[in-house]
Amino acid sequence: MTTSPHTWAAAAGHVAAGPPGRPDALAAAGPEQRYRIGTGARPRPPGRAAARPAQQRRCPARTGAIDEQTWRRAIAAIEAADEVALACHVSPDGDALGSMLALGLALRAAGRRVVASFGDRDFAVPRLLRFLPGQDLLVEPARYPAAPGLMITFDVATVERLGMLEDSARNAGELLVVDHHASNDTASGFGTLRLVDPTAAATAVLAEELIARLGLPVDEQIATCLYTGLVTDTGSFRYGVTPAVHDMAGRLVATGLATDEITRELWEGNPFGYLKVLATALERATLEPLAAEAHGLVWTYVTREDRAAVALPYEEVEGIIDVVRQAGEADVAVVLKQDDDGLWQVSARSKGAIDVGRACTALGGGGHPRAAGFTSHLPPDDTLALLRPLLTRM
Ligand SMILES: [Mn+2]
Repeated sequence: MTTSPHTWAAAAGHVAAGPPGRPDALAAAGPEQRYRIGTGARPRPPGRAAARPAQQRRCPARTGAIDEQTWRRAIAAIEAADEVALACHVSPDGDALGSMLALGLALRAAGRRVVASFGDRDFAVPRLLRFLPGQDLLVEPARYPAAPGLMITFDVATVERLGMLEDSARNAGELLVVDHHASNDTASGFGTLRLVDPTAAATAVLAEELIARLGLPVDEQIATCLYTGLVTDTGSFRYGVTPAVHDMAGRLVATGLATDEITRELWEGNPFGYLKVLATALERATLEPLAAEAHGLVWTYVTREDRAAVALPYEEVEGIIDVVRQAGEADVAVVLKQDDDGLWQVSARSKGAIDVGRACTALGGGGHPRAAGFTSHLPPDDTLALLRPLLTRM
């Protein structure tokens, strides 16, 4: 496979072995000029050191350690596979499904056999994500290879998050884990090959690098998938933003994708019933200023009956946490959502003082320090009684 200088992968400029395009121009400039080009021509304030090494400046939106040998083994495994079986976590979000479909589209365009799925018993792409290209790659879990030669997981922090695809993962010849969850730690983590970097703003960051290292081009459709992962996991570029995150967004937008359409699909397509359920949830929100080591806790819940009253599917209440977290008095926001089986899916967010990832992991869930979740069999009050003492400083 060769990559023309006009392809996006070449322009991205982070293929491991001396890519054409921007990095060459940068290499010709002095270090000071390189810094200015790379960060939007703003001169560095006097007295502030240019601390980041050159390699990091032109690398993707992550700083953590995945060693070169692991990357090489991952690339070799993909290039050697007869068929590549892709998977993401159950109830996929934009980052999970977007990252998976991006690699799937890139591999298929290169003439590779690809199959993709996620392990929900009721297999359906969430309404919000039905605009994503590449869904013809998807098969129901029942039709997924029982023992894939190579299986690649995206945004999956624990093997349990594969749901019905868990057995396929256990039987896979090679299991490549592509993830950015801090709770997916190297010591206890699953997989035979692990591209796990908690400093990546999204799994899509790692998927982009994987595609680039495979020498595959990123077209508008692939970019749409990657951009959806990046924009959802950064909360529309509000969290975890670095110059490299915007660099990546710039590369993706440059393919010609329709960012305004993606915005409309993701955030402006709620059914009217969502507003009614949101109103109910906000009406019963509780503020506890002294909780979470006096950093404040705001929490509420949504019952199955709340949703049934307006025929609102479970997946439609995911966004309520983003409204509840707006309370300035609270560092921590928690929303408990009762699913169709009666279980409570708990979402927790922190503004930076409290580590909700650690708290949720302790209760059997997982996630990031500022965004995490777990499942509870107990009613909201009892679940909060378990959670409150775990809400401690980062
Ligand atoms: Mn993610």
